[in-house]
Amino acid sequence: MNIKRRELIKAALLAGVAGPMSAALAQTKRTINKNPVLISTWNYGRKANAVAWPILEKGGSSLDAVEAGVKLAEADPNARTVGYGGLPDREGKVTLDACIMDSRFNCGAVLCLEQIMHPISVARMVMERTPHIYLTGEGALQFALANGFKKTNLLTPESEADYIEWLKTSNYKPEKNIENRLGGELNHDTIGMLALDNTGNLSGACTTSGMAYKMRGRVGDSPIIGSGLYVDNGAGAATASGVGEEIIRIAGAHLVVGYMEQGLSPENACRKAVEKIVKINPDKSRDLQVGFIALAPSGAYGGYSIQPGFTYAVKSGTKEEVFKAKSFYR
Ligand code: SD4
Repeated sequence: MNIKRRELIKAALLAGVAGPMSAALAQTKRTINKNPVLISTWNYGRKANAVAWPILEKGGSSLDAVEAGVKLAEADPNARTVGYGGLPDREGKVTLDACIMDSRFNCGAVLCLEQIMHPISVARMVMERTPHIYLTGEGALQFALANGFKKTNLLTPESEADYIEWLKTSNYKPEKNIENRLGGELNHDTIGMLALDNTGNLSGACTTSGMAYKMRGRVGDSPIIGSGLYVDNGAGAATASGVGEEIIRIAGAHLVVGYMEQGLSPENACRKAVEKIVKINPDKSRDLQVGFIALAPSGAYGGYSIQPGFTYAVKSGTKEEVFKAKSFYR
């Protein structure tokens, strides 16, 4: 934290306005970054960034960019842990979790939503058209239908076939993924996307069908503000992928943003959050994957995961690259 910022915080505290302080700081003191940046989880993020980038390039908002970007994954039947084509719960139902957050602490989310192709857009409507933040299950569906969304069968023949195969053993262990590639993306292509636009505003979106063959009604970290996603325009933005229960336990995304607020780089902030998960349960952590990515108001970015194999895609005016995140275990 630089001196000016520290002084401002002190002044704000003395004035008794600690609550909206970050937003005020973001508007008054932060240097405006005119160079948009996108960062998204997993290799898939590259395609999603390609959809979101033209919006930022034309001067569009980070909020529009992240919504458009993650919608690509939601509609793609080959992204097996997001939206259409996502693997179902143990009763064969595809249930979706998504949330979105803008630069002014506005946020919205849907939990356990069924039969709707674009939960992220429903989450945005919850944010923009209701006084609430979370809508769940039946209520979320009712809200979506009332706002013009159509019911779609999200269980593709491929996902149904995998489910029928799974039923033969009904083996469930959320720590492992379906192909035993611990760090890899087969059970992990939840998409989290963070964007910085040319007015210096950060936004984020996160969407998933959750862990394959989860218990009916289970909700992971992805739609939980502060766990799967958090945005504080004055400090940074972060999103997560991996075993949601472990991310929720430490309020992962909020923790990462908090570390950035204390002055850590995005990568170091992600690393510290990962280390906390490992410290809480070192034995269990050997067998599970969690990855964080983060974006600072300056446009700096980074990621870190428990296991090797976590990747993230970055797009800016000068860069288009998929990075292998550094990891706690080698
Ligand atoms: C969940 N975090 O539901 C999600 C799953 C995930 O990559 O990220 N997979 O726990």
